[in-house]
Amino acid sequence: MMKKICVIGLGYIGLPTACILSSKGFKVVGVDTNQKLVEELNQNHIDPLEPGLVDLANSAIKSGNLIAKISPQEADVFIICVPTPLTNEDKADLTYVRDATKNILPYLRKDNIIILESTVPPGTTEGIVKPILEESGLKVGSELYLAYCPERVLPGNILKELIENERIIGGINPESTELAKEVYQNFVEGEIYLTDTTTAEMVKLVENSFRDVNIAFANELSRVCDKLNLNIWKVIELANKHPRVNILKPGPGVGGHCIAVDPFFIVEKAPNEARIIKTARCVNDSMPDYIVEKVERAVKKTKIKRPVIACFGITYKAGTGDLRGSPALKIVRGLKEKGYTVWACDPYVKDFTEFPLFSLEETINGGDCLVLLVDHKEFKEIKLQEPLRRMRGNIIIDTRGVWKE
Ligand code: SAJ
Repeated sequence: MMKKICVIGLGYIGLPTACILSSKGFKVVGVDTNQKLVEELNQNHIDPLEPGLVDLANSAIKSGNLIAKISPQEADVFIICVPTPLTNEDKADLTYVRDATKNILPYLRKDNIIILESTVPPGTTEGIVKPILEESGLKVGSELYLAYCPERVLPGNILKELIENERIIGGINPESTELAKEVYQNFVEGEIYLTDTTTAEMVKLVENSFRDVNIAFANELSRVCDKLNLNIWKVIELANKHPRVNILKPGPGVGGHCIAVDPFFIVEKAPNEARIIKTARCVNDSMPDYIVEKVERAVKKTKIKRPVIACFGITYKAGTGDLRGSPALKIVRGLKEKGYTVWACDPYVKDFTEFPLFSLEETINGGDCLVLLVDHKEFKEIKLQEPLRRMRGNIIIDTRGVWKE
């Protein structure tokens, strides 16, 4: 009977997972190398970025079922949820995965279950994690059990999706797969599908690459429609009326630390074969510069002296204050670097110190050119008639197709 679980890595996946497992009655030790985060968690100070997490974490800590520590402890199950960022050469940096696996070695006991959740290139669980675990002297597959189980939650909706989403579990052998499934059956209500580790690793990357390629298709179409002077939003809306067509939305680029990163893990393993995947990354990553040029062309045409460019949104997507890899922020920086006066607002961003953020009212009233970069719901309700009457220019650049003309 599994009683105690060690969750290694208390980030946007590890912490919610630790809290949900605690709420199911497990004794959970949340482990993170960030001393400040560990102290704040134990004092119930949680980053409010993810809806519902503060309350869930507080009750988990108060129940005594969750405690945060710098180091692991002996447990029945170890779940590794550490970051796998990109190196400068667009390769997976597996330092955290290796370190986390090494850090649990002294605490491993016979029949322990180790589950990797971090997004990794195919072959990582078998080729990197398994050999490190065998340094414990225990045989992986019969004395230790090892599986890979990717997460699929959408930031902003994590607590709901961690429970409701279907999961893929890939063990290094059937026993490992079954034992890992028993862990997730304690809280996952979605269907659980079983496979091997490398297939499970690849499935995670394929899901995000599918999304990235489709967004790149939409972004490429938006550039074609700009050239042909067509309304991209109307084109996609009508094309999607076809029963088997579902084109995603163009935008200012792809941000976040998943869709913009994971496809590179496939390219790393098959550079000559993964050509569309690589090209899609190039298309999406070219969008911020494209938008900066588009704004500059429009502003120059008006011949306004010292125009104020009003930018709506700096986060990577709507409904969150998350700035990681944000194309909108890249665009604001790009316009500032070109010497333009840029007034930016974003109701979801707190404690931003890189440059002053303005209120929504100030941004609407101060701009000569309005550029919508993030489709926060607060921006969708803006009425353009008034600003258009007052503005020195009549430039509206809506990169998200939410402002109806
Ligand atoms: N975006 C577009 N057009 C679209 C959809 C998104 O430009 O039609 C942009 C967004 O503005 C954002 C970026 O793409 O900048 C990523 O947006 P996202 O909605 O894909 O959000 P993520 O990256 O937070 O979450 C994705 C999800 N993966 C899939 O939907 C296949 C989530 O389920 C994953 O768990 C997550 O990546 C992850 O952690 O891998």
